[in-house]
Amino acid sequence: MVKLNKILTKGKALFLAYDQGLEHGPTDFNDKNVNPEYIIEIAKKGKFNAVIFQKGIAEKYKKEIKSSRVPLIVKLNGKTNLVKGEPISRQICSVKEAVKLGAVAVGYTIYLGSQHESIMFDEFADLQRQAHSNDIPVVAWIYTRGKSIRGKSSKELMAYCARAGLEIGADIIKIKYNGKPKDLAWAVESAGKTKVVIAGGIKKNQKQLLNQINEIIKSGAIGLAIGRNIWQSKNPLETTKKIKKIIWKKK
Ligand code: FBP
Repeated sequence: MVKLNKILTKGKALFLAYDQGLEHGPTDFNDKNVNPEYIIEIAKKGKFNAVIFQKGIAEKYKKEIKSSRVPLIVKLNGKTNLVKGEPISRQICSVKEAVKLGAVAVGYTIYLGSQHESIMFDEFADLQRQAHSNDIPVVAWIYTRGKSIRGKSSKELMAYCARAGLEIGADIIKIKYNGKPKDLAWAVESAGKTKVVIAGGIKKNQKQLLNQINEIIKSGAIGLAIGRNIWQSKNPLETTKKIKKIIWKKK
């Protein structure tokens, strides 16, 4: 089994996600957080387990990432939100390129339920093989999307994402929390030995966010891969500190 020690602390994880510039456009950003150097600073000072970038940022800010010593996860696929219809996100960076950029793990998004899911499964199979043969862990973002999921329960879909992650060979899966601790506990159980981290979602007030993280950790997820709720926060380091207290149960 691939070792996860480079991106986990005592089996738990807090990753800083910053691929929203491609996924959503700069609409998520302000004058501060539009600059990748601001994100690297937060990741460094907040001692995140890893920072997640697309290849372009990993390449252009290689020096800053390296000197921050924050482990790097490179996202291998991506898409914009401009194209409508059944979602597909194709591979735009190879494992080899990611490793050359200093990645200690790679990430890939699969839209479960999309008419195009088989294409993403196929790409994932290849990169998972390559990554594992180089001892590189694979983080799979698994989100249910498309017409086929209409009418299905969020419990069923969340657990399906988790199980699919185990079946396709992801080491860690990143899924969205439906807000129900029992449902998440079932999803975590369904993921077996594959670890589960949760996405942050749109910016919430801090109390709401911390309550939710409490539930998430109690339900068995190992942590978060969170973006907007950190770097859109007025005080990212203070928010990070509070989140870490919950994940690592520090007094
Ligand atoms: P956030 O914590 O900001 O929600 O980031 C998590 C994430 O998975 C990002 O990695 C990604 O860019 C974004 O959410 C995609 O979300 P969606 O597909 O729902 O727009």
